[in-house]
Amino acid sequence: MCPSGCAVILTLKDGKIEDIKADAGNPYGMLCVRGRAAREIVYSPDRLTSPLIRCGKRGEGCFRKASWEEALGTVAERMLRIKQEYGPQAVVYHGGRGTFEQSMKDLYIDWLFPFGSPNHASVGSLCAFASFLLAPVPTFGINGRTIKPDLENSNMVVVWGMNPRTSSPPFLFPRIKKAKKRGARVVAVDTMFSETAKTADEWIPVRSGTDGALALGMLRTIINEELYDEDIVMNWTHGFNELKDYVQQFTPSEVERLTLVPAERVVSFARELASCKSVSLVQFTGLEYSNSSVQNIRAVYLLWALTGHFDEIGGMVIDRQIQPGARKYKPPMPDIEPIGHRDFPFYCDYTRQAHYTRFPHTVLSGFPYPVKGVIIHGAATLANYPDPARFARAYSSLDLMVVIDRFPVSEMAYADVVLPATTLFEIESYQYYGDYIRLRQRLIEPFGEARNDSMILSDLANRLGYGHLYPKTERGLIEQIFVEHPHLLKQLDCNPDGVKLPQPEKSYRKWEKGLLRKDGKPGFETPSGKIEITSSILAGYGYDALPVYNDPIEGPIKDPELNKSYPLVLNTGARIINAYHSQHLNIPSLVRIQDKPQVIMNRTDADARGIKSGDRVIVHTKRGKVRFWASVGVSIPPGTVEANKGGGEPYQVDEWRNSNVNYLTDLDNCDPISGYPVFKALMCEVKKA
Ligand SMILES: Nc1nc2c(c(=O)[nH]1)N[C@H]1C(S)=C(S)[C@@H](COP(=O)(O)OP(=O)(O)OC[C@H]3O[C@@H](n4cnc5c(=O)[nH]c(N)nc54)[C@H](O)[C@@H]3O)O[C@H]1N2
Ligand SMILES: Nc1nc2c(c(=O)[nH]1)N[C@H]1C(S)=C(S)[C@@H](COP(=O)(O)OP(=O)(O)OC[C@H]3O[C@@H](n4cnc5c(=O)[nH]c(N)nc54)[C@H](O)[C@@H]3O)O[C@H]1N2
Ligand SMILES: [Mo]
Repeated sequence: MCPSGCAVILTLKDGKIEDIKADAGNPYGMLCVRGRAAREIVYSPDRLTSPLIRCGKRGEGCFRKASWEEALGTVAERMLRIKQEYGPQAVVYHGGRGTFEQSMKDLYIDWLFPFGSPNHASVGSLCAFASFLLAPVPTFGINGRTIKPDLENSNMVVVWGMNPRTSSPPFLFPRIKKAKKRGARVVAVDTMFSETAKTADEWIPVRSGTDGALALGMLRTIINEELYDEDIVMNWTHGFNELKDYVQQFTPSEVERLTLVPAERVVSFARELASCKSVSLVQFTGLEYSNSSVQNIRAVYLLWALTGHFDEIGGMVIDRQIQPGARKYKPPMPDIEPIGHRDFPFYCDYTRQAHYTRFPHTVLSGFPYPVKGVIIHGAATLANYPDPARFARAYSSLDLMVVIDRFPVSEMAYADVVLPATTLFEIESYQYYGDYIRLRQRLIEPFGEARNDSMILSDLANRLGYGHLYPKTERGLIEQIFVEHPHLLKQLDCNPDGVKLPQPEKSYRKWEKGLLRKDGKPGFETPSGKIEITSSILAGYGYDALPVYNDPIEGPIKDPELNKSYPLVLNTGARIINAYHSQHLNIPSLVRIQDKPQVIMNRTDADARGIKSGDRVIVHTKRGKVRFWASVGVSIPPGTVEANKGGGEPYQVDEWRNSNVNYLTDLDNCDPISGYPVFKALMCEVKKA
């Protein structure tokens, strides 16, 4: 076990897992499963055991077993045929949460580029890039993954749109709990009385999708009362005067009207934030799914920066953690417009990815070019993207569809070739745990004929003519990753528990010391060299330079007419502890924890509709209706409901299989910068089934 306490202790019996302590070795790839649950996943009777090739018509679901040789040969041959006939851009790759194994992220993140296609896409099309790239890069010139809460030194912790109590990996919550025990005040800003909010000192309920208004209203108080950090504002920001003018419209009463947070609390929260010596921010997907999500996140970040809590002790700190193993060769993105670039050019340029929400539009219209093939790798796109019917139509019209998964996902219905993947217990690789790194050994033999994902892509690259870029074996992969660190690799080989990596000395206010810019000068790596309140990068793409707030388009204020028929605000997808999106809803010991998809409602709304906890209900939006089971109480304010995501996959238990929340959501109602669908601020009605 590595000293960070995150490695795996397995008890094996006859080569099979008896018991597992701690997580599955890759905290980012799957739920941190333990014991029986892990065993049930690995040995699930639902697992794909051999490559399959479709024998009937597309959509009939008829497959025959095939050898790896035949299956990969077929995929390569068809990809090359499409390339010849339509160009390489006609083939698309999409990686989901099943491709987050460390080596997949480090080595195969642009695996389709050498083929000639720019259309490498991922669940980044609806997750995380908004918080970690699209908001922080134009503002601070820093990748947000390196901006971390200095919880151990905070006097106050604000958890804003995140629920670390239930989201896996479970690393943040214990740190928040410790901070609280030490005396830090914990405040949760959330639409729901979440599990995290329940453990906090205060819950500030906010109307879905309105966090930008709250942040701007708080900035108004801070600016008008001159509570900001003068040095930062005067010397290190760009666009302060424009912000000062813009926020004047966000008066406390206006913010109360928009957010439902009482006017006095908006003002007092702003004053607390400004006067408290050190405040850290724990923020994530609760802010990502509204009609101005990137700008809302920017507004929240600016709140921290202007009050002097950015890269200051106990605030949001820039953590320059060193992770050796970055690869030497990064294939260039082919010079062809990727899918979605017309609608979301900033997203595509900065992530070096296609935008998968525009996949169906492109396939079905043939514009700007025909798309004929897709590889779905570790993703359940039909459960996780809005408008599954439109995706299904697009999938039905392709010449080639490949699925690489451990389980028979619904995409299989349209697939030509299905390839079975291993779990992380069945492969060799490496993993970072904070500032530790460890080689992971194979713990059990691959299930059936399942293969390591990395090796599947390497083999395919070989057949497509660029195999020289990728390792041929698992050990070869490790050697390629650490090619510039032979000494570290030796240490790793001798220390199965892992090796502590040297890290730069902890320091604050790094912009003053020239630590944030490539040229070593003081300041930020932005066009102005300062924190860009008005972003020239965003303006260059035609977006608002200021963090302009937009109220939810499908909301009671913007669409009062629709609100008459759909009077409840619909949030979807708050994480539950026993599932990872669509995963594990077939695993007995995990399903037992919550066996049915729920819609969480306030008692007042439920009573008005004659609904009791446990009742079967139908959630209606103007796009569709889906069945759930009601969970009635006070953990959500009146007027708002929260519907579980994850259902809709054929191998799940019945209750979940028939409840795909994304029939209710909207592929075209999205944030204009990130293109992220508005998953968390729509309108619905709930009726007893
Ligand atoms: N309505 C609504 N929709 C949402 C969200 C929401 O909040 N509300 N959240 C969005 C977010 S944040 C995300 S990230 C997406 C997630 O979307 P997906 O990435 O599609 O999520 P999963 O359902 O976890 O699908 C992962 C698939 O990978 C497979 N898999 C797991 N491990 C491996 C592996 O090692 N190898 C291979 N080959 N396959 C593997 C699993 O069996 C599963 O089929 O959903 C989004 N969808
Ligand atoms: N067990 C488990 N763990 C997971 C996952 C999983 O499926 N299951 N998925 C993984 C993935 S891909 C991701 S991206 C992360 C996500 O990790 P988190 O961001 O922590 O996701 P949630 O737990 O849904 O927490 C989001 C919180 O935001 C709140 N919220 C919703 N709308 C709004 C809003 O408009 N404003 C504010 N202020 N709050 C709002 C929700 O009520 C919820 O409490 O979790 C990861 N971990
Ligand atoms: Mo995500």
